[in-house]
Amino acid sequence: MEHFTDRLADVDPEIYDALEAETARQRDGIELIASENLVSRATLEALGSPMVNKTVEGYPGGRYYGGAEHADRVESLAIERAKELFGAAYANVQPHSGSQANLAVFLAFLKPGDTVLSMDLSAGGHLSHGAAPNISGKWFDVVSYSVDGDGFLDYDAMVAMARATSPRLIIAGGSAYPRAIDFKRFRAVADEVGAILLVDMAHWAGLVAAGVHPDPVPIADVVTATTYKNLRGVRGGFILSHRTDLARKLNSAVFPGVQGSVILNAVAAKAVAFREAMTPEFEAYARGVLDNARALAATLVDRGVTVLTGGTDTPLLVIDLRPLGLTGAAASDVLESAGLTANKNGVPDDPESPRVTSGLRLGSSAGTARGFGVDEFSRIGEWIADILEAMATGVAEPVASRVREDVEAMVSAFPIYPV
Ligand code: DSN
Repeated sequence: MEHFTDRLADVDPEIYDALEAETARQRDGIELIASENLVSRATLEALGSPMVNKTVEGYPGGRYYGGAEHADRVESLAIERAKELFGAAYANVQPHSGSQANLAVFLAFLKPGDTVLSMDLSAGGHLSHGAAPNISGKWFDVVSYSVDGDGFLDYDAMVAMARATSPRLIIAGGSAYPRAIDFKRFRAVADEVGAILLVDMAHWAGLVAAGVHPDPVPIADVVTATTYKNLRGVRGGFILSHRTDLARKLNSAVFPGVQGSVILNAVAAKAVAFREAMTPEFEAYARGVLDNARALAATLVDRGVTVLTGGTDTPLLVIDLRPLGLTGAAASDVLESAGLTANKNGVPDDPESPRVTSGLRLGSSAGTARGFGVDEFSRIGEWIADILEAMATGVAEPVASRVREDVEAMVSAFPIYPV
């Protein structure tokens, strides 16, 4: 065996086959999971470089290991690009994920037992914002705000809850809330009760970068995000702030607080994502993501499907399946058999368990990356409505088979990575 020259297909055919099969799955189906996307060839190259071999700890110019010259260049470029892209005074590009970024923010500002106010998981919040099984839920006293009967964030209740509990940290943002959030209302109550305001913009960071979504960076004390959703980049997290006075606290919370050595090939790929997101092409992409999510929601609503809040201001939307008598688990299985990958998702007051759920979350980021426009997303909406209607009346399989053929015809016109 030649360590430096043998190819994966020869060294490990089982893993090679699984990777090839996954590429084919992405190519031959339509990806509607809101937290997924299709990265550029350049991103794949950055991830697969020998930078993966390099160990560093600390930050550029202050490493604990030698030979860091090029690592420093990569991380400095990523930091400067993140700051430029989002107009931030501070950026940390080391968090391995959005959850790690949030954990670092908690370490920077909280002590065990402190009160955190965040969106309830069933209303669209995120596990790392205080869900019971997460470290955030175990270590902090978490109080939640939710949505009103139409699915919109209940700002009055959120403000009342903040006044009643005086949280140390307030979190705005989530992973299944489809509407733009009024950051100024959060800022006002955070100031009133003396809380730090964290905005987790993971699900609309690409839209913020492109200027097609309200910008939380000048308003929040800290913003966390991921690069792999509609930023269309590598899997990983980052932290921003307009406040330079928080830099030392946040940096030491990431390292040595919650992480060790830097995943430098991922940081290189984050730098690529930030650069790509500065282009006119990306701005058009982000506008397309929003237009497409809205077209998908509108088609479903026209077909009588219940979409939470009746639409979206973001790349994601959530279907409430209760009026159809269906579960998220069953619906996502049948959609997958038709070549449409989506995830089951809880809805407010969901009677089903998290493994079953009564909702379905859909997103437009990956489909838009392969070139789909409003016409394609409207057709996808029709297919989803066809399948859900068929499931509700008990004859789903023939409809799913027909849709599978339509999906194959659509994706063949929008190829992804060359074979
Ligand atoms: N936060 C999870 C999601 O929204 O799907 C993973 O990115």
